[in-house]
Amino acid sequence: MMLGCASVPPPAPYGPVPSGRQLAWHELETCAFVHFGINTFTDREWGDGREDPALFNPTALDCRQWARVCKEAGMKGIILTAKHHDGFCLWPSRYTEHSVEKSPWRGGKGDVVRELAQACQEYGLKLGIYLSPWDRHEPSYGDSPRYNQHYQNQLRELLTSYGEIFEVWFDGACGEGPNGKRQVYDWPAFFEVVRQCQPQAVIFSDGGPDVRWVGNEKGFANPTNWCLLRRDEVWPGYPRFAELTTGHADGTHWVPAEADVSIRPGWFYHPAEDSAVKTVEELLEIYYGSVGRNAGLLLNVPVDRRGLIPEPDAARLREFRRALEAEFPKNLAKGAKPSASNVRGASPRFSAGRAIDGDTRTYWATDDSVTAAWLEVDLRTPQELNRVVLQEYIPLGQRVEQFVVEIEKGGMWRQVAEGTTIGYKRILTFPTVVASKVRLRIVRARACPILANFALYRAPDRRPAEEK
Ligand code: FUL
Repeated sequence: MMLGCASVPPPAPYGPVPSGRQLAWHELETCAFVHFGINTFTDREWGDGREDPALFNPTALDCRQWARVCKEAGMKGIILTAKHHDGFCLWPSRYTEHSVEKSPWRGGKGDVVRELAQACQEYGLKLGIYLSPWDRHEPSYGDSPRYNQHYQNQLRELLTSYGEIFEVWFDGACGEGPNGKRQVYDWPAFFEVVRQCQPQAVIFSDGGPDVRWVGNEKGFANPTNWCLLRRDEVWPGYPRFAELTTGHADGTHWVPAEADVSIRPGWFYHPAEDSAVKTVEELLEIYYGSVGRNAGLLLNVPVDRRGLIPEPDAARLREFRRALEAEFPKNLAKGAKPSASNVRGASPRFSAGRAIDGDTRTYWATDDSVTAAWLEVDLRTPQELNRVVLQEYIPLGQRVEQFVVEIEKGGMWRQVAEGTTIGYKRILTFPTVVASKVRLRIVRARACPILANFALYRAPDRRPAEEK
């Protein structure tokens, strides 16, 4: 009997796998966070809720400028602080008077969320919402059932008035209410509102359910970073941050990490920080520490008192984009001659070439019994290189636990980089080497490895070391 390639079945999923909404989120890689609100006008990071809404008066607010700057920087979405801990709402919420409606801006007729939603649509960006559960203005805060209802009302209002929302960002911060009682949030009810109103949106919090906090606000994941979490043990406010930086190797659910970090020292705009915008080198380091380590990057860019992304930040974002493009100029593995120690069922559908075809929906996979294997590319002529980009085919789970990257020199293989997990994306940086053959040797995987991308680049020689 002739065996056609269709008769070699793809690998079965291994362990927890991502949902459709999580898969779509992974592909965004880099999004912007925008902190803007009453704090912008009081020069504070946390307001106490007693601020006069009349203070909110941006002189030249233009959400199209935010969208343009973010788009040009390669961001795929923007998450806005619709309400921060001070309780001031950037949209005219029907559940409070503490909002733009009571401000002089646009004669009290303005709506920042609406303007941003329109700008995002115009620029092809996704819109996300940050609605702080901690509310230092709302009188019902601390009276748990009453405030939980209020919060759900506001959440539903936001999620049904502004079109599609891609991510809802839940901050775990929780303080005492005016009655001296600590508010007990009804997280399951909050999450249910999101599922009902925006089923395709991912829910972010310290412990997911869809996307977890990376455990620090510096913008880096651990080099070993599982998209897995013992989710039922982690709640918003979870104190063991280090675990979130690596995930749980024995996690029960797929909950990838998102690294939030600000381009300035603070989250909100402060004139005194105009000269403290992160350098391109720092931003590149953050990129390698987040996207390069299997996490999403959420880069905060504060909006100033005019209602604009300040010029120094906009210029820095443009430089960052240019620098990133220079880091990954031409994929040297594309068009190379691929081979592998094992190909699943000897089928062309799972051959080594599938990892270098530029299509992350196709992959190289081995037989089920094989969990250590190599993939080699012959570049035909000696090439300079210093970056390797690896991607597992995550719809079938995260599998690789240890790997090395080697080059051939005079018939001998020499290691140039090594790592543990790969996941959606892992980028390795190493000093420039010259090689005509490069191979990825998977030393250990939990099940047959499945690789969607193996790419090689030659970046300019000016990068700081990746591993800190
Ligand atoms: C924290 C907040 O307390 C900060 O003000 C900021 O919004 C940050 C992103 O999350 O929990």
